Amino acid sequence: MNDNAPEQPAQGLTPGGSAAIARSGNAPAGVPVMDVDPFSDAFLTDPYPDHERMREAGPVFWIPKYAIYASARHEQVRAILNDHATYISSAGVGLADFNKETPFRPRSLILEADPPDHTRARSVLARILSPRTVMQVRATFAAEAETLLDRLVEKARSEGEIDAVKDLSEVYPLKVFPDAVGLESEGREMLLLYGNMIFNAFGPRNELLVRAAEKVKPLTQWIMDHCKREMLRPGGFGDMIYQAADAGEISLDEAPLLVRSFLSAGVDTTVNGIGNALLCLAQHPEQYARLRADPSLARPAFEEALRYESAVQTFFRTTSVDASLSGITIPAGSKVLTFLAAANRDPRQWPDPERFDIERRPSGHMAFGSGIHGCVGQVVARLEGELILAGIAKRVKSLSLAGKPTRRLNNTLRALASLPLKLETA
Ligand code: OVV
Repeated sequence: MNDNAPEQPAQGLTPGGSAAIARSGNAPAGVPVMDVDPFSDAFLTDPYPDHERMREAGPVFWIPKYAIYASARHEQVRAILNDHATYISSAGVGLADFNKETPFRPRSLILEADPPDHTRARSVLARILSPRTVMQVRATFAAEAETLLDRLVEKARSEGEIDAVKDLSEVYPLKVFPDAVGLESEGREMLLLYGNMIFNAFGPRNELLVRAAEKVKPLTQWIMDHCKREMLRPGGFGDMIYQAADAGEISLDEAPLLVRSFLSAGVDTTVNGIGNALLCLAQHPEQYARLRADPSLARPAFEEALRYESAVQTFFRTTSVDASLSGITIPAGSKVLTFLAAANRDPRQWPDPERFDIERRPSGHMAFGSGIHGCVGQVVARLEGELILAGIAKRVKSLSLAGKPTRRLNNTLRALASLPLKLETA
């Protein structure tokens, strides 16, 4: 150690630390105040009653606990996400303000970036995850779904029930997506732990984050090791990023960070998208009956489940200038929390929003975000959701809860720990 070295800013997971507390307390004049903690266990366990209170408070409101602005209505959430010049991402899309505190990991080149930097990264990932590439992986993804679901039906027959999380929603995305990226099979459960950590890290430094971050060093090390070119199967999505570097579209040292984005955003999201969809169907047997009668409803059913139980509940933006939203001034440098999941049940946007209706076709939902940062992997996510729901509809006459589902609370994700299901098979 060099004793003369200047003190480094504390590295680590510090969002919502002393800076947030120091900022808090003074509500801006004329802005409705909501005394909620959207990252508390109670809120995360059942966010929907609070979502309604927040939507009714006004188009924009203030949360004193974190000294942030927020919106829970569809119109404003959509407006914020579609004005990327005013509401920037490069200061972080969690509570932590990267202009004031050091990010806990080198920032994502796509998620935590603004144009023009964002544009280069986005175009590389968008090409790799384009509808055309996804058509090429469809047969493989379909075959894996069939194999897994055949095994699962057998298990349900012999054991009477399955855990749709441990046996299905965690298994399938952890197989097909990292396979497509070109990652080795060994150690993949690290991806779930890593996902849990980074999605917690968009929130404050509460118990959830502290516990998830206990293994931050080994997890980060494992992830970065597996982002290297020699660790990735030639021709996979990961290798395609290095090919883009060969072609000069991005630099060679940007490539591993873009692979990291696949490994960060591509697993825990679809795990919970699928898990939540299965829960919705188990809780709405009449809707499952419609899917069973017409498995081509798998795609719209998955979409409606994304609206109704959005896997990604929230993201932040930061104002780059004094902004005006629905008559309220948001000063430059403010953190703004968008409640995607609340926008997805806004009665101003959706007729009968509390009804789970697989034939709704909820285009314009915010579960994938919106605008230039809208989920770049959404075609892959939809493919996975469709194949699992269609495969179940073909095999299972009815499904019902075999016990109480349990939640895995996360600052950003609506996540399940277990989902005991009884499957009535043909
Ligand atoms: C959408 C998302 C979530 C988490 C991580 C990333 C992206 C990333 O780019 O690292």
